[in-house]
Amino acid sequence: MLTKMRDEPNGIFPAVCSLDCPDQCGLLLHKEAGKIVKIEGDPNHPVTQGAICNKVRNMTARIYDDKRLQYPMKRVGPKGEGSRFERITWEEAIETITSRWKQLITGEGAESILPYSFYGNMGRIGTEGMDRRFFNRMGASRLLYSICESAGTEGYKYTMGGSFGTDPEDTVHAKLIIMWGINAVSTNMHQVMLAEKARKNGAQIIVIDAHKNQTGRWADWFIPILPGTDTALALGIMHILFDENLVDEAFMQQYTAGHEELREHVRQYDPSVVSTITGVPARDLYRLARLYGQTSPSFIRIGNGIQHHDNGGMCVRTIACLPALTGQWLHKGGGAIKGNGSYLEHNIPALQRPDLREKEARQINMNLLGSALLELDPPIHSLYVYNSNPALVAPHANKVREGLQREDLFTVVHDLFLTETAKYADIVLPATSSFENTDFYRSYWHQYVHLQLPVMAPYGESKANVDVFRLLAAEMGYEDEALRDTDEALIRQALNHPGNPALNNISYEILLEKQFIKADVKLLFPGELKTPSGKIELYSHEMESKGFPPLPTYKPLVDEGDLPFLFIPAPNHNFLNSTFAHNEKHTRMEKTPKLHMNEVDASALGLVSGDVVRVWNDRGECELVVAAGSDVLPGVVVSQGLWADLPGNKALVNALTPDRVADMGGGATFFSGRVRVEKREVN
Ligand SMILES: Nc1nc2c(c(=O)[nH]1)N[C@H]1C(S)=C(S)[C@@H](COP(=O)(O)OP(=O)(O)OC[C@H]3O[C@@H](n4cnc5c(=O)[nH]c(N)nc54)[C@H](O)[C@@H]3O)O[C@H]1N2
Ligand SMILES: Nc1nc2c(c(=O)[nH]1)N[C@H]1C(S)=C(S)[C@@H](COP(=O)(O)OP(=O)(O)OC[C@H]3O[C@@H](n4cnc5c(=O)[nH]c(N)nc54)[C@H](O)[C@@H]3O)O[C@H]1N2
Ligand code: SF4
Ligand SMILES: [Mo]
Repeated sequence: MLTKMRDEPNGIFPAVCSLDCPDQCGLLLHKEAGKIVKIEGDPNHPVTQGAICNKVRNMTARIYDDKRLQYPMKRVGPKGEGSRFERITWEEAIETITSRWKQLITGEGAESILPYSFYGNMGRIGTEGMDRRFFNRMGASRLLYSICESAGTEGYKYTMGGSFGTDPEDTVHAKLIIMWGINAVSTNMHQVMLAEKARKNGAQIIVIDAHKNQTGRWADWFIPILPGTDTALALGIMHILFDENLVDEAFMQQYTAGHEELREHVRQYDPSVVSTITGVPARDLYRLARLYGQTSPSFIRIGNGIQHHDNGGMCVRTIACLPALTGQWLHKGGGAIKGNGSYLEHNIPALQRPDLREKEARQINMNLLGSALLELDPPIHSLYVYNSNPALVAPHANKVREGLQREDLFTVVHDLFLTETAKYADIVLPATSSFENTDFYRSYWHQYVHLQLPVMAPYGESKANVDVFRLLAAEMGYEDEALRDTDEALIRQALNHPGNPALNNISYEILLEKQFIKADVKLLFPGELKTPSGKIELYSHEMESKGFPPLPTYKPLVDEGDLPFLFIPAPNHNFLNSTFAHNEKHTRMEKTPKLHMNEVDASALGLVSGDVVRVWNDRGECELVVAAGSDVLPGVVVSQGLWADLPGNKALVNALTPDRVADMGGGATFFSGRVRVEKREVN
């Protein structure tokens, strides 16, 4: 039986997964003698239906890990490698931070302070609530949250007006499913479960990826592609759709802008040209385009992999045009999902209170953290990191670490573990896990909003993000009411959003009663989109005015010179970004950090599977274990996972990744770097 009294020591308690994963599963936490002993999926959740991933099934190993931080600490040794910390009280920690900040604000100005965060916990009041209010009130430098999906989100928006796509629950009706640049078996497992249901009803599943990983192996048809060339592939499909009259003229007439211009424009993307660019044989391109043009409903799941490239924004914008050509948006289960976050958008100004900021402050792209710390003028003198581990996850990691190493940089890290970033901190603060907090969650894939209430007491002396910001605000002498609001008040303010009728059926009370509820989302079509024309913009004047080609256009990746391999350091199955990379149970499940390469390339270098290789370029190096085979095309190498700096592990893949910024959204280009590979010398 489900108990609602969270402070009871025994029982089964509802929860939601707080990780940065589209699935946002409903969970049940089993408690015995005050301790969570088991985590399982909530069978009553309509989308996730009781199934959860192995990493969260083993989450208790992380929550009760011996290495979890229990109290505030100050650094006593050197920064970074070899750092040492000493326990202090919360009073001392808050006093040390705020006195330093007061000094900085008087001397250098508030812009010398930079908050750095991401979505280690997707709870909205803790991740983009009280924190934003606090730094707005302070007038600190602002962060551009660009490390994950911003290029693709901007690209998709030019076509569709926002993150609006198919309701995933409808995708069981699709007859053709294309997983495009997404490793869904690991990163969106419930989309795979829904696709399995569709498959039982006759759907075909195609995976287009640079790596035949677990998702490619699951496909009915795997199409390998040269990285960074998907825009050309999509344009080639369009060429054939128009050429062979496989388009839905009536739909295009009514719901799109610029289809005549597009028809003309894609004539140049002849299948033979596209085949040379993408490495996809022309006959496969024809087969793919015809299948797409003749099957309805068809659904495309657009992943993040294609947009972690120099040309990633345009790539997503282009693929997002495809369902419009064949009118798929009118068929239940047809269309596409890049992200669905806009449907459930809460009242962001009410939660973040930009009005507390007295004057505009500079904005710093989080993908350029290294150069921001090393080169910005006026300099950043203090960094406050929470919900993120930039020393491991940010591109050009050696530059980031060089910046963090600065003696004059006052760094505070709030986390559950002594992460790679925390080792550079002056003050480390212990964070509660999401099961210890109150927050609300909204998925960026399905259409449910969840409430989490604390199920366990704070671990040791750890505190939630919101509580730390309330303490910091009080000690800074900020008297604004907004910085004292309770968790419940924050949630109520966020959910009260007359601008988004989809949330009309959702309130704090209803969430308290039901734990999760589906938003009242209206169908996209027939309807007006939030693009300037109200239609799907195949031609975009807005893009033109910003200097982009107004029609989908292929542009190759930035030329990094004659290094032999394009390097794709992707996520892995058992970690979530760097979360779990410090937990023994999860690293054991993941075994070793590998480098997948084509057997032809391997033998040319005299390598066999199991060899340790040095992978390097002028940004840095790392060591990985070769897995040679036919899972990747020649000229491409792929690793999986952001592995921690643990003894004997030199797999810091981000030492090699470029900190160039993608074409849109200030996005990251993790997958557009080139490297050399050589057998490690045995000393
Ligand atoms: N298990 C697990 N789940 C996760 C995460 C995790 O770390 N582990 N991370 C979470 C987060 S924050 C995110 S953003 C998502 C990311 O999850 P996904 O959306 O799946 O994106 P990635 O895993 O980054 O990349 C997906 C695929 O793109 C491929 N790829 C790379 N370049 C190209 C290309 O140019 N063309 C094509 N067609 N394919 C290419 C890669 O080989 C990879 O298989 O997953 C979330 N879920
Ligand atoms: N090479 C390469 N690099 C990548 C990627 C890639 O595919 N390849 N993916 C990129 C992407 S898509 C993303 S989204 C980023 C993600 O990068 P990050 O957002 O940094 O994600 P994590 O590495 O999981 O780190 C989250 C941290 O937040 C902490 N945390 C969790 N809950 C809380 C809390 O409530 N309070 C506080 N204060 N801390 C908490 C966790 O313990 C963890 O240390 O990584 C990027 N980096
Ligand atoms: S990480 Fe994703 S799949 Fe795993 S429990 Fe959380 S939401 Fe579900
Ligand atoms: Mo991400």
